[in-house]
Amino acid sequence: MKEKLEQIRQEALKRIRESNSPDKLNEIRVAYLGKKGELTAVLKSMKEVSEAERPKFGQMVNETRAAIEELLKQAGTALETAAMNERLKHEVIDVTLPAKRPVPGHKHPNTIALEEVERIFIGLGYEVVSGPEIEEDYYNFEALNIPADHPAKDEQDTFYISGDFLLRTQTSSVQIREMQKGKLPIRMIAPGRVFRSDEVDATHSPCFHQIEGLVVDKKVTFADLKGTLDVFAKELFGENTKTKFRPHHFPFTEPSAEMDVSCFKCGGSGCRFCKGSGWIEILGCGMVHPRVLTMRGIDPEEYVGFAFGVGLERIALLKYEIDDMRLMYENDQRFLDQF
Ligand code: 2NL
Repeated sequence: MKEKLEQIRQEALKRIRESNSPDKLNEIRVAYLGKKGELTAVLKSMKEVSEAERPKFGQMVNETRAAIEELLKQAGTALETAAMNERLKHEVIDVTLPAKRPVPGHKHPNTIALEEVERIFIGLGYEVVSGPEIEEDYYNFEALNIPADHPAKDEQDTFYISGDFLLRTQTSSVQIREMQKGKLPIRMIAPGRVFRSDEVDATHSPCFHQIEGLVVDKKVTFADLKGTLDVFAKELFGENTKTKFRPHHFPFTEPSAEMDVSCFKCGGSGCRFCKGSGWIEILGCGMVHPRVLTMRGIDPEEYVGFAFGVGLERIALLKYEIDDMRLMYENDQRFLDQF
């Protein structure tokens, strides 16, 4: 029996030495140590051995098993090492190459423009307020005197989440919520992301940024509105900037206007930038509609307000002479590095 075991061990050793892949080693493992393997067969024949010799016999089988296992393990490790050495011959890492320098990030043109606008209005005593991007239909439309049958409420322009909830189409809702708090006077701007179901092109995106402003106080006049926005334009585009107010219509203001600034490229004489007119349209504004105040429990006989809304991207595109809004969202490092 001892010879039989020694013979098995020698045979296994020979086969292990000759094997050249992990698969072969596994075959050998199965052939000797597996359920139907040779060593297992020997173990099964224990019945034929006398009871007195059984423990010694069992020990011998276990020793042989351990020896074969050890051989298999050594051969496996040797194969792995050889494979690794072979790989290292091809995969050379030049540790003397200079390391990659970390590239520090910087502000997006939209952020630069936003901070500039915030700086101007904070300087005028305004507060910067934010609110939810998912908004109730009521705060986005009804409370702004936009009735249910108004064209702006058309599903084509607004992303509805459900009947009563939507992605805000303007940040006016933040100002409505501020008026709701009941603390007067109000002097605030509400910058933030707004959403409209628009196709993407050089001047449109379904998600862009708006800054709305609101003042509610006693004895506020259209002259205050004009003076404030004139200061804003001069701060933003330079002290020689002139402003012009054209009558317009918004449901939430009365009277309403659009403000143009004199072209900061040509100074107003007309160029390619202002399409020859000398003027560039910049924002919408007006005196807060009395109905909007009344709905918030503010007496329009006692308090008056003015409001305005301006597109942040529009300002950034103009200020930095970017001719395509899509560049603002593409995260192309070559574009962003210029600011
Ligand atoms: C535009 C027009 C505007 C307002 C926004 C406003 C907000 C309240 C009450 C009254 Cl809470 N008005 N916002 C007023 C006039 C114009 O934006 O074309 N923006 C790009």
